[in-house]
Amino acid sequence: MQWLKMKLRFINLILLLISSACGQLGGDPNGYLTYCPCMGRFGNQADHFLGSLAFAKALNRTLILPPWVEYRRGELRSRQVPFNTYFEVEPLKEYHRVITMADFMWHLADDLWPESERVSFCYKERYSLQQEKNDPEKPNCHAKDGNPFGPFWDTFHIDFVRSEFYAPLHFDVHHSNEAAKWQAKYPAESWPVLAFTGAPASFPVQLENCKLQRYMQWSQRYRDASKEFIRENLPRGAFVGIHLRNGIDWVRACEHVKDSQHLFASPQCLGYKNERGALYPELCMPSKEAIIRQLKRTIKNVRQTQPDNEIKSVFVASDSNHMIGELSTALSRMGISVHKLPEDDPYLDLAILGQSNHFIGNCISSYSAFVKRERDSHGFPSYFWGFPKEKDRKHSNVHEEL
Ligand code: GFB
Repeated sequence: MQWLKMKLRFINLILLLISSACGQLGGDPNGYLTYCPCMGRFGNQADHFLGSLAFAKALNRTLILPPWVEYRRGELRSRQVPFNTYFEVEPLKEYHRVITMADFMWHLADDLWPESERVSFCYKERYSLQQEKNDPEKPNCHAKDGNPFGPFWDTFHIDFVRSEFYAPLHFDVHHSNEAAKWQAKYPAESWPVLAFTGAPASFPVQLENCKLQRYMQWSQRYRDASKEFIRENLPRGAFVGIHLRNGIDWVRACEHVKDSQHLFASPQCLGYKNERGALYPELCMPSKEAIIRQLKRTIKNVRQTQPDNEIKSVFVASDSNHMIGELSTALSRMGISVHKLPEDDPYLDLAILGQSNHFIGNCISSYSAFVKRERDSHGFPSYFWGFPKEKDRKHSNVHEEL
């Protein structure tokens, strides 16, 4: 009898293990959503990620976490870096169901998304750069045409057998009953996976989705590396993190300021409807003098308002010119040292900026916007270069902190 009881317990245990393993990687009957983060570099992809996460939740489909798409100088094909190299997967699950693309492809795709059923979604026909591929009889998304489109799906050996044009549906699930329309047109039973040629989200990120940033938490590796850099390289005490976006691509991008209402992430300071003003060039490319002036003013402000937590150093993140010499000279009389990473690392720069006591970023840059959102989620203060406008600042009592 005792022997039989033990045997039954053992069988129960096995059944429990099997069912929990299936539960973890079992198929989601509500379906999945996958997309290529095919537009822009990290800041753009992060904006798109938040929108895609909100979209997947509204459609009640599991979001397949795409790898980050990176471009290295001199390489013709993008590199795909697993999502969880930079960010934890678990905290995202507090908001909605997610699975890494590797887990989905290696464990579930054979059953749920067989090769013969892989359909790519785009709004309407996308033309191929190779003219011979464009057949008027057979419109196509050409989802793998060009870089990073091809390399992205190739990472998981994905080919598409067909295209689906979803116009006039769109992704704004906050201001209409769009989610219900998607569900009605593409039910999970017949469409287990919706695979989008580009992110099902807008750029810049919709206001309603900014708060989802709190679910994006740095991986242990980046948490440790940023803490270690701060501990080993910065003097004890508070520090200001600054983002200087000044490479040649940025100089060119800033030329569009004069004929735009908005540029890239500018709604983060000007408001989505320009409630806080129109675009002006200093917001995009502040002069060296203006940067030094604003930095000194910020440091003095903190000295007056928070005498117990004086600023002792500045950490500079930049895609090009860190201005270490100029800033060190300008701040030496205030006893402030100026620092940067020994080697270029856009992700470590971001993680450190997120932890600074004060942050001054570039309002137009989506790279700065990532930092601003992360800091907002922790209640840390952020400011922008040239904002508010110098002459407005003199004539109003607008507080610089946003
Ligand atoms: O992230 P991102 O879309 O931001 O692209 P913007 C800028 C890229 O430049 C980052 C590098 O992903 C980094 O690779 N970068 C920028 C930096 N700032 C830093 C920094 O402080 N440190 C390091 N290490 N790297 C816009 C795009 O970039 O630029 C537009 O949104 C367009 O699509 C335009 O390409 C020219 O929003 O700043």
